[in-house]
Amino acid sequence: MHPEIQAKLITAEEAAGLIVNGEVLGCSGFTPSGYPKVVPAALAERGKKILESGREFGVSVYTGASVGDELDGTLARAGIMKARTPYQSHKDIREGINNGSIEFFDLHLSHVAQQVRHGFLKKPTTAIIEAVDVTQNGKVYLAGSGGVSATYMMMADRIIIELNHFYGKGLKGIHDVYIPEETGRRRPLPIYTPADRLGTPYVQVPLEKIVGIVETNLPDSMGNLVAPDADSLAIARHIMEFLSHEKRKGRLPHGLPYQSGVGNVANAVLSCMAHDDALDSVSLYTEVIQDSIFELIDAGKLNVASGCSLTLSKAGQNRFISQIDELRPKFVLRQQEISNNPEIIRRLGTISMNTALEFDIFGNVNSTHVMGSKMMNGIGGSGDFTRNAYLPIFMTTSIAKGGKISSIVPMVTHVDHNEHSTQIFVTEQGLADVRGMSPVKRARAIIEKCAHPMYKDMLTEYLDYGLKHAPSKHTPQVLDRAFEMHLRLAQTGTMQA
Ligand code: 0RQ
Repeated sequence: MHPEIQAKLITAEEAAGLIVNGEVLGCSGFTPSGYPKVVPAALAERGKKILESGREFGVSVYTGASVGDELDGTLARAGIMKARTPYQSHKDIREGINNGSIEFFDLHLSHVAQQVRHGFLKKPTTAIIEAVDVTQNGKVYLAGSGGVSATYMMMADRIIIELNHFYGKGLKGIHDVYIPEETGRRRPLPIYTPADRLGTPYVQVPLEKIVGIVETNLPDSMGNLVAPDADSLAIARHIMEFLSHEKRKGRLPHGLPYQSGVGNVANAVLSCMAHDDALDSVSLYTEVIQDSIFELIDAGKLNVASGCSLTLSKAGQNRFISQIDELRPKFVLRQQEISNNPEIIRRLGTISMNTALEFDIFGNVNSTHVMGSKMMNGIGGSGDFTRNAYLPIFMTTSIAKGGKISSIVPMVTHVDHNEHSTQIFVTEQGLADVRGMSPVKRARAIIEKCAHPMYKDMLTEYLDYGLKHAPSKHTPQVLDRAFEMHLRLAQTGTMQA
């Protein structure tokens, strides 16, 4: 370690001691990968003591996306997280958001960096960034995720680095860091294939801005993914059949890249791709790279994986480390402003696959709000991809909570993706391709292909009633009946009649 770097080594407690009440912290981390782990825990302890002494203490936390318990959980439980953006998936923060104690600003992941640079969002004062190396001339090599780290470091007054030795320096070279020029003077982003790079493998910062470096050796806290269940596999199979059909019809140009969201369904789809003989190679232009990547690698099918984070289970992280020199050339990790960039997603012809909480018979999707009110996680990157994809696909199981909830409803209680952006809907029951269809035809297709048999008649009766009684037959919504399934759920505990 260079003496200038060595001189900056401090403890997590010393780092936490630098943070004052009311600060905005710009943290690294994306779905939980590459986030600071020990400074937030020390900050939570310090914050609790300050609160116990009767003084005020609280911080706003910006990240790339959801992060691990070491950051989101500890700060929320300590009661010192006042505001959070742009995406989370932690039960303690969810509770705080929904009881009104944490202010949450939910925005498209591609917009965060730009909105911070433009001053639309309050500027972060301290950046806390996980890295695998820092050089004496101010090159910071990020850990497992790109997130918004480069912009947070650029905008913050001071930077604290968590130098995590877990992945080790073998990760150096995997990132491609680029911040677009100022708005109004911006030229096209020259990414023409998912493998293209346009930046540097590090973030360049003035060394004097780094006020402390805390050494760690900790994995990301991604739980192990469970083996895909029957519903996830059925959804994946419908998608594979659909893609083959599109290929036969000549509507699927060779080599278009895929984006897949987080979770088990997304993992199951990529796993099915690995085992599908009709697919010879797969490229990803995505946000989250999950364990299913290894199935593509083992099947000899991975062309390149461009993303924003390596979101791997413990076993996946260990495998990545053991094969790092062999694997690195197949991966590019980007800042989320680039991994989720509308211009590039549209140019590459990305096929997006995201999960919905519910969608309505007319093709509107709710990804975020249970019963129109309770925040689940946030829109994440689903809007960046859906709006710009060559083929946007939404997936969900047709029912939730053992059948008490139908995921297909007459009208969604919150709209994240509207009927003008959506095209393909899949549940374990089947796939509805609603391209070019009027709202009524869309509704018939979605009910027939995607709804669970126990809710088909109810949805069809609503549509037929609308065609008789709605003021317009274009989108025959009947406002005094549109939420009757949701109201029944609230009143009786089930949408079933
Ligand atoms: O409840 O947790 O109590 O079991 O919602 O549902 O089926 O486990 O699905 O974990 O993939 O989450 C949309 C939230 C789905 C996620 C959402 C209940 C269900 C369960 C979770 P339990 P599942 P998932 C890339 C793209 C937005 C961001 C995005 C998400 C829980 O995919 O956050 O796409 N998406 N980003 O029982 C009430 C319904 C329900 C319901 C399911 N209709 N009503 N509860 N549930 N349907 C990633 C990033 O952007 C970073």
